[in-house]
Amino acid sequence: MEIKVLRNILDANDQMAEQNRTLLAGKKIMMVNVWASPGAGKTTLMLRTAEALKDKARMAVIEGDVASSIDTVKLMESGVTAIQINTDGGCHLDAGMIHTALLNLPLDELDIIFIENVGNLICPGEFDLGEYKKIIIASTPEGEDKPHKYPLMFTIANACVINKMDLMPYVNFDIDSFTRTVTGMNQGVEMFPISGTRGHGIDKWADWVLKNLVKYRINRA
Ligand SMILES: Nc1nc2c(ncn2[C@@H]2O[C@H](COP(=O)(O)OP(=O)(O)O)[C@@H](O)[C@H]2O)c(=O)[nH]1
Ligand SMILES: [Mg+2]
Repeated sequence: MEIKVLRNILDANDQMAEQNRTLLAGKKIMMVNVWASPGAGKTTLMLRTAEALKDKARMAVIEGDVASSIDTVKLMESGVTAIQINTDGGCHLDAGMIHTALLNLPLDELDIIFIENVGNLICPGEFDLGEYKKIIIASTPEGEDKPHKYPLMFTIANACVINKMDLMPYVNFDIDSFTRTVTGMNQGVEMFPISGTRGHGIDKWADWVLKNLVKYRINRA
């Protein structure tokens, strides 16, 4: 019985995700779902990405948090269009929440929407939100074993950002082993070592985003 209930929830989510996908396709807006544990550097990457895409693409961020609007305020103070979703204890965003957020964004003025999902390496991976690409951020202090412990999201992400590369001299993080593990479980994944605070590696990451925006739009022309 419980399994049936869960299936119903996931089916309803998938239907809403398809509605989001259709809505965004009509507007030619690429949506990217950003996953990571708390503190890995999601908001920092959003701020850096907005700087790098300035004058190239118009972006907004849907911010998902259990509580507070801290990240949305941070983004808006930097001039980034952002909208907050509080899950009130929920460990992930669902497609219905994203739908409501989309209806409250200026869609005719946007090219890319990033979703900063709730900081969590487990539940967000189960919920399609209607995104075109999924990315996961791992940061060097978390250790290189996380893909072994939380394989789903590392297996299905389109890109993996390795953040806090500036901390490599101080933490035990074997980047070769981490990269081997992730590319072993997910052959199509692209890897981006960066330092969000210092800005290293952001140019290559931003190129990937823009390249995918072009591909997304060609496929919908
Ligand atoms: N040393 C270092 N700290 C970083 C880097 N990126 C983010 N941080 C710091 O890590 C903390 C969490 O970052 P934040 O972007 O809020 O992470 P989020 O919780 O995933 O959104 C903040 O204190 C950031 O300044 C980085 O590349 N290097
Ligand atoms: Mg954040």
